[in-house]
Amino acid sequence: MSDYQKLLDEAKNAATEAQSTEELSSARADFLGKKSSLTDAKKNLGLLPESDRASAGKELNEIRKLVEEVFEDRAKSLQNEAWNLQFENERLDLSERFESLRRGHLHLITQARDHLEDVFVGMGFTVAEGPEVETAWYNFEALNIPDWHPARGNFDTIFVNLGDPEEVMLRSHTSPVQVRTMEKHKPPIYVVAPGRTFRTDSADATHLPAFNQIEGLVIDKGITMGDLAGTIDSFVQAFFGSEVKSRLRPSYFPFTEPSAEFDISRPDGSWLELGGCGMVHPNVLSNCGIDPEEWQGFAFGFGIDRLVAMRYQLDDIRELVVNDARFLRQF
Ligand code: FA5
Repeated sequence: MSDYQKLLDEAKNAATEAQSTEELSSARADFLGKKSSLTDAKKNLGLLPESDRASAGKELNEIRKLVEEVFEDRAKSLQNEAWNLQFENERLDLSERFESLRRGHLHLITQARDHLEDVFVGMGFTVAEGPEVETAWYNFEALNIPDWHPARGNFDTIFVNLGDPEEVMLRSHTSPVQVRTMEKHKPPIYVVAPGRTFRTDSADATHLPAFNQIEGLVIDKGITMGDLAGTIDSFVQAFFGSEVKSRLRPSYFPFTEPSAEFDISRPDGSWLELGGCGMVHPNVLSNCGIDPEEWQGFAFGFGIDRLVAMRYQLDDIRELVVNDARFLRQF
């Protein structure tokens, strides 16, 4: 029995030492093959007294089974090692590919629009929306621009071939949302309305044919031009930081009286026109069913694309629409 235990230990050592299937099968032959001590012992069973043969044979079979298991176990672990090595060698390094599949992000304009909404919501405004295809009533007439009015020409409108001529158009500004809001809601009103706007303008460094504006409208009691100037100033500070200044210049819009254009300061000291604003014209209030004797308000509308160009110091606003991923990825 102790001989068998020794044999089993030796078999384990030999199996563990074998580093390949060839080495293992030669070790296995040493312990279980024709010339092995176990095979000899089996041959010699016949030499034993008959009374001992059965138990000795049983014992021999058991030890043989144990030795076989030792080699089978080692064969399995060698196979696993070989597979692991093969997997390791054949593994494709895809990390570089994943690296180049960078996660996308929102476009600069969308980021700016979200940021603008946040700034105005922080100032107590709510966000409104309107359609991009409008009728002459919303885009012009209700805004105090009748069809004979020369100001219609300022808007370089893109008309849509629906209904009467020049009746349906891509909105040329976000001001129609003022009208839609006043028609639907009673004052006090504090809304901003960002959205896409369209004009026949040719694309250049400061113009796009499809661009974005954000409209603001406040209707309440006792509102003055001072509230307008203060609101614009607070917004400019919140959006750009305290180093950027804003100024109002007298201007003309049919839907506001008095009207102004507002500019913001560039780092080089020059000014960039960002938008128009003014006190809502009494005719506009009346057109929307609001009594101008009771309510006053101001409105403003400015270009989001220009604002982005200014904030990120882009020399050319067209960068925003050519969709060069190398450019967009920077932001
Ligand atoms: C208007 O569109 C008025 N609705 C603004 C307004 C609203 C005035 C409420 C008073 C009260 P204007 O045409 O100036 O005004 O355009 C406003 C801003 O839109 C411009 O200052 C500019 O920032 C931007 N903008 C106009 N045209 C383009 C264009 N083609 N490309 C990019 N931005 C433009």
